[in-house]
Amino acid sequence: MNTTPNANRLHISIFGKTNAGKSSLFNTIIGQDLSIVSSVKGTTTDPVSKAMEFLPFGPVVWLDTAGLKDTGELGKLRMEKTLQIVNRTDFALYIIDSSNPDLDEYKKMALTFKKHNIPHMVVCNKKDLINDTQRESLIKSIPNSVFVSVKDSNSILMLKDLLLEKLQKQEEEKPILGDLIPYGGNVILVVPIDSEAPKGRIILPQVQVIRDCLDHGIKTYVVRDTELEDALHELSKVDLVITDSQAFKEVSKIVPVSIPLTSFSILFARYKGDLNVFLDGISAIEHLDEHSKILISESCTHNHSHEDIGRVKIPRMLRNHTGKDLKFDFKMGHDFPSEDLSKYDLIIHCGSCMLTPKTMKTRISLCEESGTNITNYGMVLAYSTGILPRSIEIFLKEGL
Ligand SMILES: Nc1nc2c(ncn2[C@@H]2O[C@H](COP(=O)(O)OP(=O)(O)OP(=O)(O)O)[C@@H](O)[C@H]2O)c(=O)[nH]1
Ligand code: SF4
Ligand SMILES: [Mg+2]
Repeated sequence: MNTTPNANRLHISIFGKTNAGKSSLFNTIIGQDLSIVSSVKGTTTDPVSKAMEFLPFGPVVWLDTAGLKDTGELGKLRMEKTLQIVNRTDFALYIIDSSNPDLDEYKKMALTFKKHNIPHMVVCNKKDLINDTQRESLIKSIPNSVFVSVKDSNSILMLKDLLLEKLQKQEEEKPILGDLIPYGGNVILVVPIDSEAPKGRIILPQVQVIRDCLDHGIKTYVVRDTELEDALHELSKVDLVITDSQAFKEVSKIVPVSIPLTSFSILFARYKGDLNVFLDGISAIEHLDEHSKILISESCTHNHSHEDIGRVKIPRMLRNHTGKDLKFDFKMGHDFPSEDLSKYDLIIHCGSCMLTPKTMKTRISLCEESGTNITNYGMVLAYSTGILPRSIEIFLKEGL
């Protein structure tokens, strides 16, 4: 159960005013009396955490925090510690004492959640202490809140079910960069404007990265390769540089090794696929021989430049790299074979820009079930041009 490092676990934090019943809920959910509960305001002084399997979702860390709107010097310190937990939170539960609600305090915290793009759920605790009128008034103010009492185990089960539903949904809507770069971080996007660049616009993956950064309060600076050096001098701190793969080698010479660098295709291999699985697929290249069967799977039939990469460039590169006469099958269009995958030693999938992350995840699961290695175009191209090690460094460091 405890084999998943905490960095890879989803962090669910419990916030709310002092005495709202945060620690009582925390203990009830984890099934242990880990946090001290008392009617004295400010009982929890430091965050308390517990790693566990939240089934069927998976590994999570629960965090109980010191109460908000705490008074006095010590209270202020406790609140500061609580606000630091926001940076480590993937999902928040905001607890309100139904018998003594403070909506202004909730609104303040809701703004903080919004700023940090943290999804949250409002839990009105101590429902055993209120009457129907009080309940209706709370529903009017916070329509999506959930009413519970630690004295009513059914209400806690219902809360867990709702939370699981939300987490599954959130997992399907994983960010591109938002979980990698902190709020307020600086990212430079390198977009060379050459003859291959589309006229008057930038391509969809670049637009998606900019939008993801805006969603997460990450500052983006979009430059051509020719202005990159200036941009690096002008910015005092850069958290990541993302470049078009074609320019990677040139860009790599400009970006100091202390600054992480990756490419759009590697970023999307992680977002749309599974970087670890794709890396295993890359390792499989070294074991290919004349009898190996490789499937090139492309989702669209119309894209001629990709067709050239899949039908010509990648087979040629792999034959040259291994020195073997490798056999390739090609599947273009949406017909990813759902059975008989085990006859392949390696599947190389296109960048799947037109597929949802969920469709791609299903394809990866099918491969895993049949024990077939899978990777994608961007990974193979990065591997064969020698840029893979530097472009995946940031993901290995973050354990993502
Ligand atoms: N009646 C009732 N009392 C509750 C419920 N949940 C918690 N309490 C009581 O409320 C008081 C405060 O509970 P805690 O869990 O310590 O509250 P907290 O939010 O962690 O408080 P701080 O750590 O001080 O911020 C305790 O006396 C609990 O027994 C509930 O659902 N119903
Ligand atoms: S899904 Fe995207 S990467 Fe795949 S073939 Fe279509 S256009 Fe190319
Ligand atoms: Mg507490």
